Amino acid sequence: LEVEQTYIMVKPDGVQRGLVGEIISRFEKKGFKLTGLKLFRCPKELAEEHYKELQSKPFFPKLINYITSGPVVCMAWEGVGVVASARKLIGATNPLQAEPGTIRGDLAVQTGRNVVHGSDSPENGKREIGLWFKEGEICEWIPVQEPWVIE
Ligand code: YYY
Ligand code: MG
Repeated sequence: LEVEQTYIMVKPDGVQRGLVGEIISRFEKKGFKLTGLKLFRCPKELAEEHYKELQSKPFFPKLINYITSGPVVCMAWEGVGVVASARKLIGATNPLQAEPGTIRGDLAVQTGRNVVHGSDSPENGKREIGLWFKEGEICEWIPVQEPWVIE
């Protein structure tokens, strides 16, 4: 497995419901490295670019309204196998089908209010981090715990 980057975002419902700390904590405790973090009110154009693969879906306008309805928390996370692992920690798109123990399984009930986003491939991880962060906003650092997480 390779070191990858993934874009994780607490959606407006997660921010409004006070779940930011809880959600960040899940990825921190797992042992991944946070390399970017900001609270951000996203313009419509950026939401549309982020979700451009879903442009033709009937729920697309509703999705764009939701994502732009309030501030989001943008995060970049780095780690071995982080893309697929973060998707597992997040759980299924429909929170009623998400396993207990996952973020959506524990904290949400509807697809249209599923509290968090995670990139679906390493390529999209890079693409999305490039969309949501400026160059100077990504921080390279070595966590002191690293040798205790990766042998
Ligand atoms: O990656 P993930 O967020 O789990 O699902 P996607 O299929 O990429 O859809 C993105 C986003 O769109 C989803 O988190 C909620 C919304 N959505 C929806 O509102 N209704 C659907 N039937 C499918 C997705
Ligand atoms: Mg997706």
